[in-house]
Amino acid sequence: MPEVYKNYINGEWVASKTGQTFENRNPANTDEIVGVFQKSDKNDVETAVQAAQDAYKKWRLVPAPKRAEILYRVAQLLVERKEKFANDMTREMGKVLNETRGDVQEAIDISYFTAGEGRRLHGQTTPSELRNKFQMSIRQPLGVCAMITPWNFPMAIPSWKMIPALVCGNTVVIKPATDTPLSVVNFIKTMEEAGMPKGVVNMVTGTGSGVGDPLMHHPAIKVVSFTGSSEIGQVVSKACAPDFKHCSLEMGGKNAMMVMPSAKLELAVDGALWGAFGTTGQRCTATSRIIVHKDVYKPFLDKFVERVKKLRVGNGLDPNVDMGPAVNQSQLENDLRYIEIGKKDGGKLLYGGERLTGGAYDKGFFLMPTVFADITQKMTIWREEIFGPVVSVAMCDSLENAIEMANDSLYGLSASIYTQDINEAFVAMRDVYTGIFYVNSPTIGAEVHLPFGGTKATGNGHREAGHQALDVFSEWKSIYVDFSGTLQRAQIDA
Ligand code: UN1
Repeated sequence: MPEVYKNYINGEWVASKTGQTFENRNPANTDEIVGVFQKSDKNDVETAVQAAQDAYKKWRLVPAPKRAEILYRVAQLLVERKEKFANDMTREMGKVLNETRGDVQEAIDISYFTAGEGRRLHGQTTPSELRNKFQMSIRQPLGVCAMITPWNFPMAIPSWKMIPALVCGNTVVIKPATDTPLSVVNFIKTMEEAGMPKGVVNMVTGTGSGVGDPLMHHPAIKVVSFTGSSEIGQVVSKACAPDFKHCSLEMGGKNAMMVMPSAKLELAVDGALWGAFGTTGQRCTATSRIIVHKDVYKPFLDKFVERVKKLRVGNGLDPNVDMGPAVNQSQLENDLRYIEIGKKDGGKLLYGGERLTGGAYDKGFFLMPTVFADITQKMTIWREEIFGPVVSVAMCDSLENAIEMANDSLYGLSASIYTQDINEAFVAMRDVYTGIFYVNSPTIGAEVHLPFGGTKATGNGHREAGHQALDVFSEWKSIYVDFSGTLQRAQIDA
């Protein structure tokens, strides 16, 4: 019998009031039920928000260094459980074990780094223009924060949101993606064991319409932090607008890697493989466009395709496998639909393009790594985010042309350049309009202590991770203390 997991509300594991559940199946073997989860609705959301509101009264007054001590403990416990949690994550969403280990590691890293903010949370002090007057700015928490998280980084992304919110003194209600609730359950259990007071963190599982929607509209929610598609990001943004909820959105990408004539081609090929097919291409930072200078176009493509052919696709628990399945049936169908569009639009399919079948493949959502070449800027597969192992390669004839092509996108998350020419690297660093840029590595692999996020349709100006994450989960208060004993008027009295 598969295990049944409950919601976590006010420090208790409780069944949904709906009495309904949903199954979470392994995308590499759909015979395997990873767990059964609560199919919750607005009544569960209501109870969770209420619990978080009550807990906020005390939690905001816990000294930040003490809040942080619990977060350090979370990090320590995650270290101990890394292997088990990585295993669960591969079973629920398919990416290979090395990558799910990295996902848990990212949660560890953000927890250690952000817990350090408990002893900083820096504001400023400045001199006053008046005598005998002191002034400073401090960060204050906002209240209950809602988190709506995706399935591709099932523990890392929830941690990017929850840990900064908590260190600032907010309380949390999280709705995990329906494909990956187990990783969030694992994270929440770790928090519980680390001594998180009841009600500070709450989790409600279920669908976007059942849980996400009432959560983002709830009047007591002060911040909504969302990662997912730009389409749903608009829905979240509109839900937040009427009562001016703070809203932090992390959305799509169509990330370009540029390969210049001076590039080390083997290095660029290594980078392209990792950037395009890591996480089965299911990253908002995935390298989905490769722009290659005409002088090295053919040799790059030859080497690249030769290596793509050697990628082993299969169950991510097998250490010999390089690439796991698509996360679910509809993602697989979406990938195949884009492949058809790519062919119809005249893209040259160099490799892949088909679902893998036969034997164990029949039990999962496996797709061949797919390479399209000779792509032009108007083609749909060059413009739209696919979120699968499908990469498009196009030719450019200069650095300026490459930068123009890289920038010609709705999105602005990440980009990269392969070059040995330092001048080219600096021009590209300056002129590609994205939130993240890499030199001589692919478009993926952000570390937790720099801000993460993008321009244009990728985001709405906020950043996750780094100390910038604190800006989403705190508000400034400027405080003036007049100890002159007389009325002093700023801007008026000399
Ligand atoms: C994502 O692409 O959805 O920078 C998140 C990276 C990872 C996080 C990616 N650290 O590739």
